[in-house]
Amino acid sequence: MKERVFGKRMPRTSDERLLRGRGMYVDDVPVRGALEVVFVRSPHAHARITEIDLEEARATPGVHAVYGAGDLGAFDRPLPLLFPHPDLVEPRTQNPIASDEVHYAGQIVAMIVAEDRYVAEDARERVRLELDPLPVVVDVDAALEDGADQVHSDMEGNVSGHIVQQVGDPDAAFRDAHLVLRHRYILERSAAMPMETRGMVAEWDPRGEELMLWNATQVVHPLRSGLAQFFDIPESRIRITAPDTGGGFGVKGFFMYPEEVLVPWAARELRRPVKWIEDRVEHFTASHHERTQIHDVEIAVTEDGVVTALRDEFLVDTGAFVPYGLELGRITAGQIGGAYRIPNIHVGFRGVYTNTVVCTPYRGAGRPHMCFVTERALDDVARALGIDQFEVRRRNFVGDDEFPYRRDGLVTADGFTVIMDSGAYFTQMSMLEEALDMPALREAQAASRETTKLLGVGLACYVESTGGGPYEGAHVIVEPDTGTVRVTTGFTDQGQSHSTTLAQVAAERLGADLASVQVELGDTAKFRWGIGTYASRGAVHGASAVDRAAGTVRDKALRLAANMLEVSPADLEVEDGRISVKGSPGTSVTLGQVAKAAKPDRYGFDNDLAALAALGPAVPRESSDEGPLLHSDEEPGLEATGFFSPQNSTWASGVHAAVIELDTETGAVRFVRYVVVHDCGIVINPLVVDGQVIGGIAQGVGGSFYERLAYDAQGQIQNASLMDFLIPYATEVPEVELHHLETPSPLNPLGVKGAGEGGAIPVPAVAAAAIDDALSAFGVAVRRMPLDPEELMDLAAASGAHSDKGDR
Ligand code: MCN
Repeated sequence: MKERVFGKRMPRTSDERLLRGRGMYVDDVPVRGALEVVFVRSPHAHARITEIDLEEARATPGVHAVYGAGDLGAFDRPLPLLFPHPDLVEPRTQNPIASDEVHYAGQIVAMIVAEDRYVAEDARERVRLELDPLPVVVDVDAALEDGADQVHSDMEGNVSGHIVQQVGDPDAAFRDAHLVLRHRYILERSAAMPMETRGMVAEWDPRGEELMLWNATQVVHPLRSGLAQFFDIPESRIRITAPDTGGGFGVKGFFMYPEEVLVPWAARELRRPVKWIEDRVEHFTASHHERTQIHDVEIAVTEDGVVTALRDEFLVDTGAFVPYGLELGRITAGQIGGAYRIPNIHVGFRGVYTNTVVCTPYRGAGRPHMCFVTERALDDVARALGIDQFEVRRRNFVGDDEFPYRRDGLVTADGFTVIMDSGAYFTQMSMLEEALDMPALREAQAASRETTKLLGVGLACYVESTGGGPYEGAHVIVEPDTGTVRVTTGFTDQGQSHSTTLAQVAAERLGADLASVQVELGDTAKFRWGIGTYASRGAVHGASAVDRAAGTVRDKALRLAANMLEVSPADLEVEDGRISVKGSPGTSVTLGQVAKAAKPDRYGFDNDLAALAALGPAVPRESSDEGPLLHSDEEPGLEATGFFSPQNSTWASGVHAAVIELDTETGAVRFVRYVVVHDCGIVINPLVVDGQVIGGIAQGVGGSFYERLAYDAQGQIQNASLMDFLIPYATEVPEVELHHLETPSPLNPLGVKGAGEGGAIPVPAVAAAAIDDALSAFGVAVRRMPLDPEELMDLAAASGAHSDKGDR
């Protein structure tokens, strides 16, 4: 029996091309005669535009146009609100170019299109912009104080909306509690830093009726819909393709950024291709951020450490506009309770405007926060009651036999009741404990207390709603000339290895040779329908759609081959692209031959002719006595389109543990070990999933110790460069010991759950727990991340662990 390709650990098919420098990123797209754009952006975080003089810039030799808001005509209107909600009472989205008030440093106030970028940058120096500064709001708590300054001058207060959800009867549970703990947990602002920044090239046909847009985006189809509405043209007149894309992590999943309207608009105005490539400073100040949330939490527990209720009122810093409405907070709220039963829950949150860059999902998308809250709360319970950190979790886990597990009253961001479809949290924990060998670690820890390098062990469990809606589709065709299997789908790839994993799914379902499968992604002209790559949905939606389409093709191939070989379809088997009669492998046809025979012009002009002519017709003829013409309603060819739309989220889960060494003299943290037990359902490709998990952990390490976007009180980012915003290198990212557990999802044909974000979710909670543990003899509790070395030294000093305490 041939080895399966589904589930096999295999290298990425795209690596050879990409590693040899044969990728084509948006900046490489060979469009001749493209003009280049730079944007003039507000230097102030909040101000009234009193004057903007573009004439001198317009007069610069080589400049083709300079546009302000007033030049945009009908395009001078708010960008779409993507997720309206009845509780979103004060929605605000920005116009492509600000006209009177600017709300964050980095907001576009003008656009320059020139012969090349150098000229455009020079012309930018000649724009005269006068701004009358207004009070700036950066701090989320301060934004809510009585009489707080306004982020939007035309609004009362700074709250965009408030959503409350409830499970069970939390008030009663708090009344009856043995102990109630109250704590504040905070994760601060960070941002995705893909190696390739955003960028796009727009070109219209000579009549100005059809747009071609190459765009480093995660979402080609939704952007096409948005642009069709903005330009008031049919969707079929817009083709958007995402070429090779060097990372996205959510920041390219947002649409429509102002630039995505302005670049195509300028290309149509000027009847020339127009290109914009974001620079790194712009990426800090104009591409979206995420993360700041402040959670005020109460936990009700029995004397045995069983959590009977959780109350969490939290604040979400949305930045200056809310194109995503209240979605981030909704995602966070939906994860409350994590892997634990917690029968009574109150969760409410407010979206708070600040004069900062807009916040939309970044890998994990609101989930690291709730994981931080739930896991830190459990550790606080353990500490308060003197229970071991593993044991407190066991006392609260949803049982391995309790799935599907419902939280009535709580909904996912898609609006479905939270129902965790499958999982095995006890098993996960046992696997972790076995891998860790706690007795040995505790011994090593005791020895470390004699030194200035303290060992700590931290763990955190997470659950993650993956595969968010609404659907994805795929087309599978066996090319009649070469027998190549071509898989086409609408969603995109920024490094997730879809070309490899989708090929595995198609090859397995079809019985094709893996090497014969080619995958095409992210081009609206090649596949009409789709949503995009975000929310760890590629496997759940996309792979399931490929599986369906490939299954239909396989059924047809067997039916037609049965006609050709004059046997019953049940007597046939498919392997490596060849359909043969069971027990008689010599009697066979290839998938390519069947595809050819399934065309009305089957008698083509090649060497297969004789072989095909010797076989029966693939499609029985209805009227022709002789001759080549077929008369049949059968659709020609071997191809099919499949769609998949899950009925609810699938819930991936995992438990991570870190052994860290904290140097109390320098504040440096070193990961000694990092152990993961991970469950993303049935795994299509373990090597790819390992890469996804480890990549997520790298980002989590960044978010725990290095990557904090530091705003000053005037709304200026103080570290908007890779010199100051420190991304962890391989030297800071731990070697990860990874174990897979597979609890199949019952919600899709492959049993898969998402894997793309899970790695990033628990890391701040794990890191905080490990620092707590390192300093545990000294009574420290970390309830805020990230922490830089100085803060770590302060913690160590305050706890008495640092021999020089008081010196700093
Ligand atoms: N996979 C698998 N078996 C499973 C689940 C997934 O083999 N049970 C494979 C999939 O087939 C796919 C990959 O793992 O090749 C990721 O799948 P999935 O979890 O479905 O996530 P998406 O394809 O929807 O990717 C999005 C996700 C998100 S939301 C972010 S953010 C993210 C991420 O993926 N950004 C990334 N991973 C990234 N990886 C890279 N290199 N670059 C990014 O920008």
